[in-house]
This record gives sequence, C-alpha cells and structure tokens, in this order.
Amino acid sequence: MGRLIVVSNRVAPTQEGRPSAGGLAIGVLDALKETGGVWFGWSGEIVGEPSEPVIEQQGNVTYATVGLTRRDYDQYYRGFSNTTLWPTFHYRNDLSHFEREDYAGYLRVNETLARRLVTMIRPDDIIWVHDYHLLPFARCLRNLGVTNPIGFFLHIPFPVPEVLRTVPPHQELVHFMCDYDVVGFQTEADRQSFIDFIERGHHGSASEDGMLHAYDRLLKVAAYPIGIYPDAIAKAATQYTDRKAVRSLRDGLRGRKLIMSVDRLDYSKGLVERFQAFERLLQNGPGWHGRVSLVQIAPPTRSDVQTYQRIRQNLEGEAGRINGRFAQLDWTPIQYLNRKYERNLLMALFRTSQVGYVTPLRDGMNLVAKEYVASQDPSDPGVLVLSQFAGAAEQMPGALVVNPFDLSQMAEALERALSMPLAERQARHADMMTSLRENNLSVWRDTFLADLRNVATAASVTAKAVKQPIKLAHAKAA
Ligand code: GDG
Repeated sequence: MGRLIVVSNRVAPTQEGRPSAGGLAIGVLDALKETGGVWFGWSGEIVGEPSEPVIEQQGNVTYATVGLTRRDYDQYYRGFSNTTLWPTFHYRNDLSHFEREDYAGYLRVNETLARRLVTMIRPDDIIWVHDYHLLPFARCLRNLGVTNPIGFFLHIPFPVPEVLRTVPPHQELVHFMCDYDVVGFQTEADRQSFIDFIERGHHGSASEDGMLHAYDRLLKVAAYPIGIYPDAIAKAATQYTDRKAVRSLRDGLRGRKLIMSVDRLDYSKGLVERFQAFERLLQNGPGWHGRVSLVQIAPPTRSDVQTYQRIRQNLEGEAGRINGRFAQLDWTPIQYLNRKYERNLLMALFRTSQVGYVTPLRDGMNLVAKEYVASQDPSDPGVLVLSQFAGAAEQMPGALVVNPFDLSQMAEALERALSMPLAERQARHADMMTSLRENNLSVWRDTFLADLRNVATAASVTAKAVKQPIKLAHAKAA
C-alpha cells in the first residue's frame, strides 16, 4: 500500500498529547502512522520571504511545513478563506466580503503550496486534502503533472446553490472540487447541496452509486460524518475528574446544576443566542435563580478578522448584562471564560455537568456535541441540548434537538434537560454511545481512504487529464 499524504491549512502540533491536539489530528495521525506518509501545510508562522518546507521526521511520518508571507496570510487565509468562504458556507453571507485581490492570493498560495509539495510525492502515494482553504489544490497538483489519487474532505457545511452563488467565483470553485477523485462532506444535506449545484447548472449528473460525472470527470461524492474515539474520551474524562480545576469548579457550584458549553469564539456557534435563551430560562423560571450556572469556555480564534472582534464584544456585553440582571452575592449565572483549556480537562468538566449546551447556528459536524456525550458517567449522564443545524444532529438520536433561532424553545429544552429523570437520561445516553461507537473516527477515516483507493483506480482509467490554466475570470493578478 502506498503512503498517505495529508494536506491541510495547518499542520497539527507534532507532539502527541499536546493540549491542542484535537480529534482530527489524532485520527489523521493514526492513518499516517499505519502506512507512513507526509503531513504538509502551513506552519502557522508569518515569514518575510517564501522558503522551502521545514521537514521534521517522527518515525515513519514526515511533517513538512511552510511559512506564509504577510501578503499571503492576508489574502489567502484572513481574506478569501475566512472573510468570504467561511461566513458564506455558514450561511452568513451578510458577514461575507469578497475582494478580487484576496481571491487571486488564495489561488496563488494554493499554487505555491502545490509546487512545494510536488517534489515529495511518490508514484504510489495517495493524497488527502482538507477543507475550504484548499478547494483548488487538486487542480494545482494536476497542472504540475500529478496523477496520483487525490481526495478532498470539507469540514464545514456546503451551502445550498442560492447561497453559494453569492460568492462571485462560485463556478470556478465547484469546478475545482471536481478535479478531486473523492469529495467528502460531513452530511447528506451538504452532499445534496453540491449535487444540486452541479445538476441544476447542467455541469454533470450523479448516479445511484454515489458517482458523479461532471466536467468530463468521474468522481465519488459522499457523506463521511467525522467521529471521535468515544471510549478514549470516556477514560480521559474519568481520569481527570479529580484534577484541581475540576474539583474547584465542583466546590464552587455548591450543589447547583451546571450547563457546559465549549466553542471556539466564532459567530457560527450561536453564542449570543445561547446566552439569551439561558436568560429566558431564568426570566421564566425564578425557581432556577441560584440553582443553575452556565459555564461557557470560548477560546478566541481569528481575532484579526473584524467580524470576530465584533462577536467578542457582543458576547462580553451580553454576559455582563445578563449577570448584572440576575446575579446574587453568592451566584454568578454565566461564567464566560475566554481562554483555552487542556483537552482532557474539558472532558472532565463535561462529565461534571448536567447539560451540554451546543447550539451553533450552522456547523459542519460539531465534535464538542460528541465529546460531551462520550464524557458522561453512564450511570448518571448529563443531557445534550443540540442545534438542528449542527451536522451532529443527524447522528445523535438521544439529544434534545432545538432551533437556535427560537429562544423560547431553547429555554424549554434547558428546563427539560435540567429536570429529566435518570432512566430517560440513561436511555438517551446509551443510544448516542452506540451511534458514536459505530461511527467513530477510524470509520470516518477508513471509509474515506478506502473510497479514495478504489475510485482512483477506476477513475484514472476514464478520466481525462485535467490541464487547465488557473487564471480565471474572478481573479485579477494581485
Ligand atoms: C471544524 C468544523 C467540524 C475547543 N475549545 C478547546 C478545545 N476545543 C476543541 C473541542 C473540539 C474542537 O476544539 C472543536 O471542534 P468542533 O467540531 O466543535 O468545531 P470547529 O473547530 O469549528 O471544527 C466542525 C470539525 O471541523 C471537524 O471536522 O466538526 O463543524 O467547523 O474537539 O474539544 N480544545 C482544547 N482547549 C480548548 O479550550 N484543548
């Protein structure tokens, strides 16, 4: 079996067990170790001049990272990726902003990254590209003569055609995606949106077996919902339960119920609405005053993007207002913590709480929802309140599913979760654990890679070589 080459915007920290090593990193690393391979991407550093990749070898895995210049970072990362694609793909085209120069930078960085990677690729490698930063990456590799199988997985939602069309170069972007051999989405709904765009635009058609004929190519398009390792998380949560930070949170609660939320500080996560629904719970149920607290952990991300600065200010304002309205000398309703915590500690905090409150306005999957359930004590589990707009809602049969735009419904769900009888909590938890085990992280990864190996063999026979210049209508040379 050939090696695996993983390409993602950021390469995960190379030391395992580091607090920031998330589920994706763990799952991808396992696969890399199995076959040996390369993890290639941005180092996270801004450099004065573009340079050759920095190579770090650990066992049979090579980490190859490159720096970005300030201009690359501004146009490719902060600009087109996070000011155009991220908001629009999360249905926030009101927050989306498009600049041709940024798009040109996005294409330029994809081309540069492809050129840096190409010398490392061996003939029998397979290549797995991740996420919205790298939609044109297969086209860039093909233009450099790479014929290896290339798969793509989108971690965020894929919007319906009407929304996608608000991104000026939408046609090119979809065409780029069809240069991959396998395109994976988190949910069936995302997959359907992609197919709808292709079919309604008469660019191709899908067949029953998940194959898509589009732009003279044959590719597999499917949903591969990302999972976690639930039993490993359960173990970590148990082991960390006696840590000082967890004990002091428990002591501080003095018997009060705890609602836990953990999200990157992002407008897609529905944090303001979540606080307001909690406020409504307190407003409608004075009996809860002094008896329940909400702990929101929200480490800041992308803080140099303006919309992220605004959400932070908004949220601070809302937390302050709600606390000012309801707090008592010995009770603060909302504890809003704007910092990052160690991963296993988070799992233990989940286990200490009675409700996991996960209400994004839109989310590709949302791993926190899955981690919350996996962290619970099966004999006395907490209840998951989950947005219908998280990809995870398709897979979490025991959650109380809510519409995050309906504050009253969310407040009622909180009330129901806080008061739910033990037997019902246990049954719901057991259902969800079954689903988490059946669709764990290895299943996600292995299914995707098996499809990539299979389809690529067939596709390489029928596919026309794609050799098209990347200078396109919406990108003006920057
Ligand atoms: C994207 C998609 C999709 C959070 N705070 C801390 C911390 N976390 C960890 C969580 C979880 C991860 O970060 C967040 O993952 P999510 O899935 O919830 O959300 P995104 O970051 O937006 O991820 C998403 C995902 O990709 C995977 O495909 O599910 O839809 O948007 O694992 O636990 N980890 C640590 N400290 C923190 O303070 N260590």
